[in-house]
Amino acid sequence: MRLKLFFHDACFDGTASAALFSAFYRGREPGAVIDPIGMRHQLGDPFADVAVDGDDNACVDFRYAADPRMRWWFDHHATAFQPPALRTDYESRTGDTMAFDPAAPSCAGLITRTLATRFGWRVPPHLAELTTWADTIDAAAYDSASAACALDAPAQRLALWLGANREPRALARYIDELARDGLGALAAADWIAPVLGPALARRERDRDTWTRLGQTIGQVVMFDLLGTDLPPPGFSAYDLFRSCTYTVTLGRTDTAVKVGVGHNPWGPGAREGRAHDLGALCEGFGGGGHAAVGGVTLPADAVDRGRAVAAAIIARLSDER
Ligand SMILES: [Mn+2]
Repeated sequence: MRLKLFFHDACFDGTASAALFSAFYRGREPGAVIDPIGMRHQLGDPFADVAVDGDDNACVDFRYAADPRMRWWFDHHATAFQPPALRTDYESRTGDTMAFDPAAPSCAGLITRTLATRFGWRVPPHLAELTTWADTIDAAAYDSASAACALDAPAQRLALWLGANREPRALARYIDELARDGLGALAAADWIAPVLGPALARRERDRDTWTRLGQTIGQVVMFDLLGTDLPPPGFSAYDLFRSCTYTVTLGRTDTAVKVGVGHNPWGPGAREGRAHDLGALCEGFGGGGHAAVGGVTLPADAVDRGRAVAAAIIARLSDER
Protein backbone atom coordinates (compact mmCIF):
# COMPACT_ATOMS: atom_id res chain seq x y z
CA MET A 1 0.00 0.00 0.00
CA ARG A 2 1.64 3.21 -1.21
CA LEU A 3 0.34 6.73 -0.55
CA LYS A 4 1.56 9.54 -2.76
CA LEU A 5 1.42 12.68 -0.66
CA PHE A 6 1.69 15.93 -2.61
CA PHE A 7 2.52 18.98 -0.47
CA HIS A 8 3.53 22.63 -0.85
CA ASP A 9 7.27 22.35 -1.27
CA ALA A 10 9.81 23.88 1.13
CA CYS A 11 7.06 25.60 3.13
CA PHE A 12 6.65 25.24 6.92
CA ASP A 13 2.88 24.83 6.65
CA GLY A 14 3.18 22.51 3.64
CA THR A 15 5.57 20.16 5.44
CA ALA A 16 3.61 20.42 8.73
CA SER A 17 0.43 19.51 6.84
CA ALA A 18 2.20 16.53 5.23
CA ALA A 19 3.54 15.34 8.61
CA LEU A 20 0.15 15.62 10.31
CA PHE A 21 -1.60 13.83 7.45
CA SER A 22 1.11 11.12 7.51
CA ALA A 23 0.53 10.54 11.23
CA PHE A 24 -3.22 10.30 10.66
CA TYR A 25 -2.79 8.00 7.67
CA ARG A 26 -0.43 5.60 9.46
CA GLY A 27 -3.08 5.24 12.15
CA ARG A 28 -5.53 3.99 9.49
CA GLU A 29 -3.08 2.03 7.34
CA PRO A 30 -0.21 0.95 9.59
CA GLY A 31 1.77 -0.69 6.78
CA ALA A 32 1.44 2.17 4.29
CA VAL A 33 4.53 3.42 2.47
CA ILE A 34 4.22 7.21 2.26
CA ASP A 35 5.92 8.97 -0.62
CA PRO A 36 5.94 12.78 -0.13
CA ILE A 37 6.23 14.85 -3.32
CA GLY A 38 6.93 18.60 -3.12
CA MET A 39 4.87 20.79 -5.45
CA ARG A 40 5.77 24.29 -6.65
CA HIS A 41 3.53 26.94 -8.12
CA GLN A 42 4.18 27.66 -11.77
CA LEU A 43 2.51 29.17 -14.78
CA GLY A 44 0.08 26.61 -16.17
CA ASP A 45 -0.91 23.33 -14.55
CA PRO A 46 1.68 22.20 -11.96
CA PHE A 47 0.24 18.67 -12.14
CA ALA A 48 0.70 18.41 -15.92
CA ASP A 49 3.88 16.28 -15.65
CA VAL A 50 3.06 14.65 -12.31
CA ALA A 51 1.83 11.06 -11.98
CA VAL A 52 -1.07 10.79 -9.55
CA ASP A 53 -0.65 7.04 -9.41
CA GLY A 54 -0.24 5.91 -5.82
CA ASP A 55 -2.53 3.20 -4.47
CA ASP A 56 -3.97 6.22 -2.71
CA ASN A 57 -3.21 9.92 -3.32
CA ALA A 58 -3.40 13.04 -1.16
CA CYS A 59 -2.58 16.74 -1.65
CA VAL A 60 -2.10 19.22 1.19
CA ASP A 61 -1.55 23.01 1.25
CA PHE A 62 -1.48 23.12 -2.55
CA ARG A 63 -3.79 23.81 -5.49
CA TYR A 64 -6.73 21.60 -6.34
CA ALA A 65 -6.13 18.96 -9.02
CA ALA A 66 -9.21 17.84 -10.96
CA ASP A 67 -8.06 14.22 -10.97
CA PRO A 68 -10.41 11.51 -9.67
CA ARG A 69 -7.42 9.60 -8.29
CA MET A 70 -6.62 12.46 -5.88
CA ARG A 71 -8.82 11.17 -3.06
CA TRP A 72 -7.64 13.46 -0.24
CA TRP A 73 -7.28 17.24 -0.59
CA PHE A 74 -6.90 20.02 1.97
CA ASP A 75 -6.07 23.65 1.22
CA HIS A 76 -6.58 27.16 2.56
CA HIS A 77 -5.21 29.30 -0.29
CA ALA A 78 -7.70 31.69 -1.87
CA THR A 79 -6.02 30.80 -5.19
CA ALA A 80 -6.64 27.05 -4.80
CA PHE A 81 -8.82 26.80 -7.93
CA GLN A 82 -6.91 27.69 -11.08
CA PRO A 83 -8.66 28.18 -13.37
CA PRO A 84 -11.63 29.14 -11.13
CA ALA A 85 -13.84 26.68 -13.07
CA LEU A 86 -12.08 23.86 -11.14
CA ARG A 87 -14.23 24.81 -8.19
CA THR A 88 -17.19 23.18 -9.92
CA ASP A 89 -15.27 19.90 -10.07
CA TYR A 90 -14.42 20.19 -6.37
CA GLU A 91 -18.01 20.91 -5.41
CA SER A 92 -19.21 17.89 -7.37
CA ARG A 93 -16.83 15.64 -5.43
CA THR A 94 -16.88 17.07 -1.91
CA GLY A 95 -16.91 14.31 0.67
CA ASP A 96 -15.18 13.43 3.93
CA THR A 97 -11.75 13.35 2.36
CA MET A 98 -11.53 16.96 1.17
CA ALA A 99 -11.72 20.36 2.83
CA PHE A 100 -11.16 23.93 1.67
CA ASP A 101 -11.23 26.94 3.99
CA PRO A 102 -9.58 30.16 2.79
CA ALA A 103 -10.16 31.69 6.25
CA ALA A 104 -7.94 29.09 7.97
CA PRO A 105 -4.61 30.60 9.11
CA SER A 106 -2.81 27.39 8.15
CA CYS A 107 -3.55 24.21 6.24
CA ALA A 108 -2.09 22.23 9.17
CA GLY A 109 -4.84 23.68 11.38
CA LEU A 110 -7.51 22.91 8.78
CA ILE A 111 -6.30 19.29 8.55
CA THR A 112 -6.12 18.84 12.32
CA ARG A 113 -9.64 20.20 12.86
CA THR A 114 -11.18 18.38 9.90
CA LEU A 115 -9.71 14.98 10.76
CA ALA A 116 -10.80 15.39 14.39
CA THR A 117 -14.38 16.25 13.45
CA ARG A 118 -14.86 13.70 10.69
CA PHE A 119 -12.66 10.80 11.75
CA GLY A 120 -12.25 11.35 15.50
CA TRP A 121 -8.49 11.71 15.01
CA ARG A 122 -6.59 12.82 18.09
CA VAL A 123 -3.34 14.67 17.42
CA PRO A 124 -0.58 12.71 19.17
CA PRO A 125 1.04 14.73 21.99
CA HIS A 126 4.38 15.10 20.19
CA LEU A 127 2.60 16.90 17.31
CA ALA A 128 0.35 19.15 19.40
CA GLU A 129 2.46 22.30 18.98
CA LEU A 130 3.01 21.72 15.27
CA THR A 131 -0.46 23.02 14.38
CA THR A 132 -0.06 26.08 16.61
CA TRP A 133 3.28 26.94 15.02
CA ALA A 134 1.91 26.48 11.50
CA ASP A 135 -0.93 28.90 12.34
CA THR A 136 1.60 31.44 13.63
CA ILE A 137 4.16 31.10 10.85
CA ASP A 138 1.80 30.83 7.86
CA ALA A 139 -0.31 33.81 8.98
CA ALA A 140 2.72 35.79 10.31
CA ALA A 141 0.71 36.17 13.52
CA TYR A 142 3.51 37.52 15.68
CA ASP A 143 3.24 40.13 18.43
CA SER A 144 6.36 41.96 17.30
CA ALA A 145 8.98 42.12 14.58
CA SER A 146 11.56 40.61 16.95
CA ALA A 147 9.24 37.66 17.66
CA ALA A 148 8.80 37.17 13.89
CA CYS A 149 12.58 37.08 13.40
CA ALA A 150 13.53 35.02 16.45
CA LEU A 151 15.31 31.73 15.77
CA ASP A 152 15.15 30.17 19.22
CA ALA A 153 12.19 27.84 18.85
CA PRO A 154 12.59 24.52 16.99
CA ALA A 155 9.77 25.54 14.61
CA GLN A 156 11.54 28.76 13.62
CA ARG A 157 14.87 26.99 13.15
CA LEU A 158 13.21 24.38 10.96
CA ALA A 159 11.51 27.12 8.91
CA LEU A 160 14.98 28.57 8.29
CA TRP A 161 16.28 25.10 7.38
CA LEU A 162 13.44 24.71 4.85
CA GLY A 163 14.49 27.95 3.16
CA ALA A 164 18.14 26.89 3.00
CA ASN A 165 17.80 23.21 2.07
CA ARG A 166 18.57 22.47 -1.60
CA GLU A 167 18.08 18.70 -1.50
CA PRO A 168 14.51 17.63 -2.45
CA ARG A 169 15.02 14.10 -1.07
CA ALA A 170 15.83 15.53 2.34
CA LEU A 171 12.27 16.88 2.54
CA ALA A 172 10.81 13.35 2.50
CA ARG A 173 13.01 12.44 5.47
CA TYR A 174 12.09 15.74 7.17
CA ILE A 175 8.35 14.97 6.87
CA ASP A 176 8.78 11.37 8.01
CA GLU A 177 10.82 12.29 11.10
CA LEU A 178 8.59 15.27 11.92
CA ALA A 179 5.54 12.98 11.87
CA ARG A 180 7.24 10.38 14.09
CA ASP A 181 9.33 12.50 16.46
CA GLY A 182 7.95 16.07 16.52
CA LEU A 183 9.55 19.50 16.17
CA GLY A 184 12.04 19.42 19.04
CA ALA A 185 13.64 16.10 18.12
CA LEU A 186 13.83 16.98 14.42
CA ALA A 187 15.42 20.41 15.01
CA ALA A 188 18.08 18.72 17.16
CA ALA A 189 18.76 15.85 14.72
CA ASP A 190 22.38 15.49 13.62
CA TRP A 191 21.54 15.52 9.92
CA ILE A 192 19.73 18.89 10.16
CA ALA A 193 22.82 20.69 11.53
CA PRO A 194 24.95 20.84 8.33
CA VAL A 195 22.35 23.05 6.63
CA LEU A 196 20.93 24.78 9.72
CA GLY A 197 24.30 25.85 11.20
CA PRO A 198 25.49 27.76 8.12
CA ALA A 199 21.98 29.20 7.60
CA LEU A 200 22.00 30.62 11.15
CA ALA A 201 25.47 32.12 10.60
CA ARG A 202 24.44 33.55 7.24
CA ARG A 203 21.32 35.14 8.77
CA GLU A 204 23.54 36.92 11.34
CA ARG A 205 25.80 38.24 8.57
CA ASP A 206 22.86 39.28 6.40
CA ARG A 207 21.28 41.19 9.28
CA ASP A 208 24.51 43.16 9.70
CA THR A 209 24.55 43.94 5.98
CA TRP A 210 20.86 44.91 5.83
CA THR A 211 21.46 47.24 8.78
CA ARG A 212 24.35 48.86 6.93
CA LEU A 213 22.52 49.14 3.59
CA GLY A 214 19.16 50.42 4.86
CA GLN A 215 18.62 54.09 4.00
CA THR A 216 15.86 55.93 5.85
CA ILE A 217 13.91 58.30 3.61
CA GLY A 218 10.98 59.80 5.53
CA GLN A 219 8.84 56.88 6.67
CA VAL A 220 10.45 54.52 4.13
CA VAL A 221 13.55 52.37 4.49
CA MET A 222 15.18 51.57 1.16
CA PHE A 223 17.43 48.52 0.57
CA ASP A 224 19.48 48.58 -2.62
CA LEU A 225 20.66 44.97 -2.94
CA LEU A 226 21.95 45.27 -6.51
CA GLY A 227 25.58 44.29 -6.44
CA THR A 228 25.09 42.06 -3.40
CA ASP A 229 24.05 38.41 -3.15
CA LEU A 230 21.65 39.15 -0.31
CA PRO A 231 18.03 38.03 -0.30
CA PRO A 232 15.37 40.66 0.49
CA PRO A 233 15.24 41.28 4.27
CA GLY A 234 11.57 40.34 4.73
CA PHE A 235 10.46 40.78 8.35
CA SER A 236 14.07 41.42 9.41
CA ALA A 237 13.66 44.92 7.91
CA TYR A 238 10.99 45.71 10.50
CA ASP A 239 13.09 44.26 13.31
CA LEU A 240 16.19 46.24 12.29
CA PHE A 241 14.29 49.47 11.47
CA ARG A 242 11.40 49.38 13.92
CA SER A 243 10.12 52.92 13.33
CA CYS A 244 9.71 52.61 9.56
CA THR A 245 6.25 52.38 8.01
CA TYR A 246 7.29 51.04 4.58
CA THR A 247 10.21 49.20 3.03
CA VAL A 248 11.31 49.37 -0.61
CA THR A 249 13.79 46.73 -1.80
CA LEU A 250 15.66 46.79 -5.10
CA GLY A 251 17.30 43.51 -6.01
CA ARG A 252 17.88 41.05 -8.78
CA THR A 253 17.58 37.36 -9.51
CA ASP A 254 19.10 35.45 -12.44
CA THR A 255 16.12 36.36 -14.59
CA ALA A 256 14.76 39.67 -13.30
CA VAL A 257 15.27 42.98 -11.55
CA LYS A 258 12.71 43.23 -8.75
CA VAL A 259 11.32 46.12 -6.74
CA GLY A 260 9.53 44.97 -3.59
CA VAL A 261 7.36 47.16 -1.36
CA GLY A 262 6.13 46.22 2.11
CA HIS A 263 4.15 47.75 4.96
CA ASN A 264 5.44 47.32 8.53
CA PRO A 265 2.69 45.46 10.41
CA TRP A 266 4.28 46.44 13.75
CA GLY A 267 5.29 49.98 12.82
CA PRO A 268 3.97 53.40 13.84
CA GLY A 269 0.36 53.85 12.80
CA ALA A 270 -0.01 50.14 11.97
CA ARG A 271 -3.19 49.99 14.04
CA GLU A 272 -4.83 52.82 12.12
CA GLY A 273 -4.34 50.96 8.87
CA ARG A 274 -2.36 51.66 5.74
CA ALA A 275 -2.38 54.95 3.91
CA HIS A 276 -1.50 53.23 0.63
CA ASP A 277 -2.64 50.09 -1.15
CA LEU A 278 0.79 48.81 -2.15
CA GLY A 279 -0.50 46.34 -4.76
CA ALA A 280 -2.41 49.15 -6.49
CA LEU A 281 0.63 51.42 -6.24
CA CYS A 282 2.80 48.76 -7.90
CA GLU A 283 0.18 48.21 -10.61
CA GLY A 284 0.89 51.75 -11.75
CA PHE A 285 4.42 50.56 -12.60
CA GLY A 286 3.36 47.30 -14.25
CA GLY A 287 3.48 45.17 -11.08
CA GLY A 288 0.92 44.09 -8.52
CA GLY A 289 0.36 42.51 -5.11
CA HIS A 290 -1.82 42.91 -2.04
CA ALA A 291 -2.59 45.87 0.20
CA ALA A 292 0.37 45.22 2.52
CA VAL A 293 2.92 43.90 0.03
CA GLY A 294 3.55 44.58 -3.63
CA GLY A 295 6.21 44.27 -6.27
CA VAL A 296 7.32 45.15 -9.77
CA THR A 297 9.27 42.59 -11.86
CA LEU A 298 11.44 43.92 -14.70
CA PRO A 299 13.78 42.30 -17.23
CA ALA A 300 17.20 41.27 -15.91
CA ASP A 301 19.00 44.13 -17.71
CA ALA A 302 16.55 46.86 -16.60
CA VAL A 303 18.70 48.13 -13.73
CA ASP A 304 18.19 51.82 -14.50
CA ARG A 305 14.45 51.32 -14.87
CA GLY A 306 14.43 49.46 -11.55
CA ARG A 307 16.18 52.37 -9.81
CA ALA A 308 13.71 54.82 -11.36
CA VAL A 309 10.69 52.74 -10.27
CA ALA A 310 12.06 52.40 -6.73
CA ALA A 311 12.67 56.16 -6.55
CA ALA A 312 9.18 56.95 -7.83
CA ILE A 313 7.57 54.57 -5.32
CA ILE A 314 9.63 56.05 -2.47
CA ALA A 315 8.56 59.55 -3.50
CA ARG A 316 4.92 58.48 -3.33
CA LEU A 317 5.31 56.79 0.06
CA SER A 318 7.67 59.14 1.88
CA ASP A 319 5.86 62.46 1.56
CA GLU A 320 2.61 61.51 3.29
CA ARG A 321 1.71 61.14 6.95
MN1 LIG B 1 -0.24 27.22 3.93
